[in-house]
Amino acid sequence: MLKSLRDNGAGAHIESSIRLYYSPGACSLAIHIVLEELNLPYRLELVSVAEGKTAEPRFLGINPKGRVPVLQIDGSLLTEAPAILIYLADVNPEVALLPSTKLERFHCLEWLNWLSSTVHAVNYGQFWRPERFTNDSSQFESIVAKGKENIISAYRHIENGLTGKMWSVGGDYSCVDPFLLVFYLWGSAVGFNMQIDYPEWSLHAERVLSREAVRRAIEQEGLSFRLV
Ligand SMILES: N[C@@H](CCC(=O)N[C@@H](CS)C(=O)NCC(=O)O)C(=O)O
Repeated sequence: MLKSLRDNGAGAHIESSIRLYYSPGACSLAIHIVLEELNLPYRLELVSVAEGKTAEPRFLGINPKGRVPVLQIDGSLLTEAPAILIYLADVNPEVALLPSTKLERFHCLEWLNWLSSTVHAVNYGQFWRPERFTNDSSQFESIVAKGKENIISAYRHIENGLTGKMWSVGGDYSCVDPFLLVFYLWGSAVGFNMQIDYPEWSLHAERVLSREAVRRAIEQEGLSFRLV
């Protein structure tokens, strides 16, 4: 599905060589936000996780891992949210979505890696997909409960990491911040009281949500989230 085809500034539509395979509100939202921040032409391809489209042969031909996001750039495919975020930030240095010091850049990788591998794959995996952790369905309830506990513990860590800071790494917005927003929105979606339990993270989310690029991506994905 073509959701976004930008104007080339001269009034004529240009064919984009960047394509993002995404699902509304999924971790692909962080990439979508970064594409909006970069102001590059790109196309959106909807692959609904809720409708099971990531498991269909057509999409498995694109990403045999059966996951969004996938970024297609000039015919090459790049998967894994941290790799895509760092790639986009790295090849567009003028937009400054990575900090300037080497150590801070690696702190970005530290955040992205932990969010993707531990919080997403393990903690949310246990919570949303217990069948991926055991073949014994009698264990599902206990895995889901442990997943929730693990998410809460990770969320405390995020709250502490953001305390007293405008942005997650260094003094400026980076590609980590929209990724954190995804986890914030998931927390709200699963019924956590984010404003009460994670006040610093809520302020951070408010700052991220106030960015034009973020609002555009959220609107394009048809998400109705509001911080009140
Ligand atoms: N390690 C991957 C995980 C991607 C992932 O799990 N994406 C979810 C959406 S947030 C997905 O496609 N889920 C489909 C499924 O689990 O079958 C990454 O960081 O990009």
